[in-house]
Amino acid sequence: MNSHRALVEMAAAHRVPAICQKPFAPTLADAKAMVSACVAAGIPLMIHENFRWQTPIQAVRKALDSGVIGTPFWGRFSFRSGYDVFSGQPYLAQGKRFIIEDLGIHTLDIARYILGDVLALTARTRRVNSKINGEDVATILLDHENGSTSIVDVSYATKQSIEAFPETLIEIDGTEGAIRLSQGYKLQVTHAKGTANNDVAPSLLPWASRPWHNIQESVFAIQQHWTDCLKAGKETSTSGADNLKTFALVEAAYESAASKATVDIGSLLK
Ligand code: 89V
Repeated sequence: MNSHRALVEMAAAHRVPAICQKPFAPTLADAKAMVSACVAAGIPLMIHENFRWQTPIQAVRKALDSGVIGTPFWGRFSFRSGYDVFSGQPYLAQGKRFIIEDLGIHTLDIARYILGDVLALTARTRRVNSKINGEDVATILLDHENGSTSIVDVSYATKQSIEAFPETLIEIDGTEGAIRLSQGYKLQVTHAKGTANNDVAPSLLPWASRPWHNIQESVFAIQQHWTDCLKAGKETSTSGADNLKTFALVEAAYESAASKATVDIGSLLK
C-alpha cells in the first residue's frame, strides 16, 4: 500500500493506464492526489476492488435492479469467519489495522454497490484474537443517500459448524419483498408473486481452487471489465473516483470506532 502513490504517479507521468490494488493508499489525501494525477494525465485508474464482481454479488444486484422487491429500505452485508487467513497472509497479523482495512473494505464496497453511496457511518470494533495486532471484528452502521440503512458486519473470530469463508452473506428488505443470499451461494428472492430460489455459486475456473474460487473468478471478471473499458474508452466500475468513496468509509470506520461518534462522509470527501 505504501508504494501505491509513487507507482500510480509514475504511471501517470508516462501516460500508462493503471490498475492499483486495494487498499487505495495509506491516507485519503494520498488517494485523492492519485486520482487528480491520473485525471491530469488523462489516463484511466482502476482500483482492484474485485468483490463486487463475484457471481453471487452480481446476482443480488440483478435481483434488486429487476425491481421485484420494490424500494430497498434495509440491508445487511455480513462476512463472519474463523478461517486462518494469517497462515497464507502472515502480514495481516502484524498491522495496527486489520479487518476493516483488508476485508471490511470489500464488504463496504459491496454495500455501496448494492444500496448506493453513504452519508454517515458509525462503527464499533474489537480484537478477539490476542495473537494479532489489529481489530478482527467490526460492526458498522451505514446511512445511505437513498434513505436506506444497512449493517456491515465482519469477523475473523467467528467459529461456526460450517466455515463460510470467503462468502459474503446479504439480506435486503424492500417495500415489496426481500432478497437473501445465504451460505452455500443460495439466493432467495421473495416478492408479491412468490419466492424464487436459485443457486448462484461461482464457477471453478481451471486454474482456481476451493474455497478461493469465488474470489478467483471475480479477479478474472474485473480484469475482463478493465480490458472491455479500455477498448471502449469507458470509466471502470471501480475507478479511482468511485473507490475514493469506499476508501472514505474505511477511514470513517476507524475514526468512528476511536471517537465513538458518527462520521459525516461528505466532509471527508471534500
Ligand atoms: O482481498 C484480499 O486482499 C484478501 C482476503 C480476501 C483474504 O481478505 O486479503
